[in-house]
Amino acid sequence: MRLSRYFMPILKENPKEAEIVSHRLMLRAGMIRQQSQGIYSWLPLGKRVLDKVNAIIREEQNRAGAIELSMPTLQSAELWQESGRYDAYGKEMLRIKDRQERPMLYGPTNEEMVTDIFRSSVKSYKDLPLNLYHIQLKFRDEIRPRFGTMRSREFMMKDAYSFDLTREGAEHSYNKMFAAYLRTFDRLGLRAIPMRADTGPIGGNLSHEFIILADTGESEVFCHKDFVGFDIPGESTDFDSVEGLKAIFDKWTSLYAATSEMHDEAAFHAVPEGERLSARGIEVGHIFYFGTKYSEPMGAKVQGPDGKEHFVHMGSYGIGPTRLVPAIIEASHDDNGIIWPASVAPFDIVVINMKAGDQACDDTCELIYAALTKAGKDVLYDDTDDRAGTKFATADLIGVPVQIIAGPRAVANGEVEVKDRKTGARETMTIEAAINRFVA
Ligand code: 5CA
Repeated sequence: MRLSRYFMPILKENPKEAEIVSHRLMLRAGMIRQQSQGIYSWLPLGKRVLDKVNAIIREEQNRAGAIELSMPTLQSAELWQESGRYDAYGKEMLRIKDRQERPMLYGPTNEEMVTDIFRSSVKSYKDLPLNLYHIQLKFRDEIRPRFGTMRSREFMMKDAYSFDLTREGAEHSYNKMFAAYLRTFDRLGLRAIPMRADTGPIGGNLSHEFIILADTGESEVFCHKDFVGFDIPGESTDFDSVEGLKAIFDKWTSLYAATSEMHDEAAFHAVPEGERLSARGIEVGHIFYFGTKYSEPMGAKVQGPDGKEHFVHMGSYGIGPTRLVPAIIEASHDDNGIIWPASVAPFDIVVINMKAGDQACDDTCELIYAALTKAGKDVLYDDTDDRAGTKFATADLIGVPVQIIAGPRAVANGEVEVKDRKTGARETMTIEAAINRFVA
């Protein structure tokens, strides 16, 4: 992508409305724009990051055996009247009428709709277990939307829903998502700790929130320090192994960890003082087991091996991609801007032409840009006629992991500089060596 033909509206000034660093940096880097309170456009740079986050979420959901579909944002109130949540959900639900005066709503979550899909076609235990997910916009009319896309009214959610014949089966389904979440957050460069959590309007009695530790987090959390160093389940994890996944779940729940709603001061104080961690955190995922809470009122049942009908045991599993992007920034930035983990960086490499219009600089940059693009890298080429200082500041701000800098003096020697955004380390090398480093 040539910067001169891209759309990346960088802000020079610090936006006054931004209270936390991620919100400030997302606005300054031209990643998002607020359209009305708590409702955002994702501008091209932000959209690239969001797409990469979603791709990782999708890969790990698929690996764990979940199947992707797509459900609409607008739902009929009838389904919610069946489950009893239409009245219970309160003011967070955006209620709308269509031209025939039929009550509709903008979905805050999809338990009812997915239960309806399930009951319309699954009739036998032989079709279980089943886990269906989508990545879709949600709307919740939050009392205090704030911190940009961290807590917005319209936001994206990956929501998965599992169906099993028995409670034991449902626990295995829960453990699959538990392990998938550990892997997902790790691949996003985050250390997320699962904590016992309150179930709120989703319901049920088994639930974990996945929390990233950050000073700007909205939740107060308490846990054992050792979680910070626990191993993440590997790529070869067997998601069909009931014992294997139970062992992962048991290990990751063996020590104290709770959000403030579930906090037990006495149990926390049983942890030796030097091993206690009391901090603030950002909830990036939340999983629930709620048994037959929706399947019973909505009549979602299957025939069991005993020939009888059984209401299915369900769970739901949410991740917030539009919250994860600022959470990653909270965890990874410095005074100059964002430092993206390579897995979600909007571009892999930025090529900085320090003197656009200079034949040797132009030729060198074009050569590098073409070679790296051909090798399948996402390359941003800063071919604008801005001053070199402005270009360096922009490259640092948008946080692309590698900068290849071509200035007249180095280019005259057939060389460029390669800078690592995270460490700031710079290395001078031949043009060929710079290309080879990233093509191999
Ligand atoms: N149906 C269940 C799970 S599928 C559910 O709705 N769970 S939730 O309410 O906990 O939301 C799941 C995830 O969505 C949260 O962990 C969070 O990452 C994200 N999320 C929730 N509300 C917001 C919001 N207002 N802004 C941004 N992300 C949000």
